[in-house]
Amino acid sequence: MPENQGAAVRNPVIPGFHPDPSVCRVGDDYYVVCSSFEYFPGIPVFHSRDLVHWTQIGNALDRPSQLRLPPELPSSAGIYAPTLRHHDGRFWLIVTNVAGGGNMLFTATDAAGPWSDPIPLPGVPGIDPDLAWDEDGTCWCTVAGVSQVRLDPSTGETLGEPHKVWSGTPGAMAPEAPHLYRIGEYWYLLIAEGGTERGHGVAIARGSSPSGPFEPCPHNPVLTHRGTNRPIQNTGHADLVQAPDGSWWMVLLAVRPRGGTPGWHVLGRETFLAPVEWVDGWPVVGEVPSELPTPAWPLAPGPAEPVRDDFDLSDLRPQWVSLRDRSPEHCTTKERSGWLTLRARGDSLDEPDAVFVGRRQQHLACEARTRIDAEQGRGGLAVHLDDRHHYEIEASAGQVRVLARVGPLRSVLASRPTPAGPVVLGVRVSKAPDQGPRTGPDTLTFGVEEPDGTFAELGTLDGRYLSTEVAGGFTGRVIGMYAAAGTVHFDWFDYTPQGS
Ligand code: 6LW
Repeated sequence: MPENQGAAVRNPVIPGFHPDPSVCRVGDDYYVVCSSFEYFPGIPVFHSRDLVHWTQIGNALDRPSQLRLPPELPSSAGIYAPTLRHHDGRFWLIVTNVAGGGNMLFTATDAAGPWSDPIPLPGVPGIDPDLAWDEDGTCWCTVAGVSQVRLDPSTGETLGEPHKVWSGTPGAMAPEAPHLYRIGEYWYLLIAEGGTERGHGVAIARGSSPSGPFEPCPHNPVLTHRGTNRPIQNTGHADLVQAPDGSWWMVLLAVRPRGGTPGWHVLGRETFLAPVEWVDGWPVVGEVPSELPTPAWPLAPGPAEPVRDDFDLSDLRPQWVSLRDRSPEHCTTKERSGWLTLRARGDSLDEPDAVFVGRRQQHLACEARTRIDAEQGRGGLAVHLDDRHHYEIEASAGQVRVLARVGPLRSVLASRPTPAGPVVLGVRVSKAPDQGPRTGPDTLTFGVEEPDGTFAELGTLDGRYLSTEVAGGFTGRVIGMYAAAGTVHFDWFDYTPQGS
């Protein structure tokens, strides 16, 4: 029996805004990639030795020659739904940039990078591209819809015209997120359908050839939480992987809504794991649990993430993401040693080209603090869902203010004089105390640290307005630092989880 038997394993396995997971295994190592939308660098890459503990090892698209997101890019546009595969000694990553460029392919020998420059795929239509190779070495690219085209992955050239291979369950909307696999004697085509909201689900079909025809599973959907009051919702967009012991697993996206009807989810779509059984040649997936059965092999937790980032390294850690771009002119750790310097472009976080650097909120309850020097500008600490939905605490030489932007409304909720010298700004995210019909998911309390270290609260806001049910879109909350005017410097940033 493995030494870790009985240890609790929490789902989601990659918490926070990490949607559209795609997984592959190489020997004893597993890798996952996720969508990143309007954030740069793009496509976070995770590694695991046990399938349940994941460590971010980089971002696949981390230089402008791989990813350029225009300043006018709307929230939730940009990088959608990658597929990660390992073939012929290399990693292959296929993805859509809906901001321009369409579908493209990247390769790497190490999943941590560096990844190649993009190989454009002008003949591949639509979104959610998948890659699979058959026994002859033919590469099949399958996209949402569900259509398929043969591809020369070394040049990006398509061979023949795309043709429809399946439309999913009759009447179900949005057949998307296809993944094609050879498993035993069949080719399986796994898709998501029902839309990425509460109706989300996973369906599968099989055939004897990679290009079909495909026979749908008589038990579709093989996974959905639609129409239930389970704590985990929107289950879909899945990918399959087999462990070295022969067991099968599914990574998928799902959300954790909280509060009264309809329930608000604030962390975006997160990556969950579910065990898969095979019955009569079809996969069977039960309810996706909040706590996973301990796998039949030793657990291998990665290093604990430090609470504080002191900005002492010359490059930012891979967890930090910027809105749309990260030019050294506007974001650097090289200007003041041990500090992160941000230089503003617009004059608030509402501008699409706002200078913001944050990390995903990954816990339902947490605290973030940062020490800012705002002598030469105005900036602060923000909880950001999208350009039109964010709360922030902002410091300038004269004042500290708490601001809220919700859709077309913008208001200043509280203000006080700025203490002398650099000031510590903070936000505490607390789960709502009960789950009554009118309760929101959580509350966000903003404040400043007094010289004696106590937290002076300035304002508390209902978290439901920073949820996907209110804002729409595909992202989740990101907590971070921004510059609204002039130049501001940040000495450190703390992110402290409070439970899961
Ligand atoms: C993605 C689609 C989806 O392309 O949402 O949940 C879209 N599934 O497959 C953006 O994440």
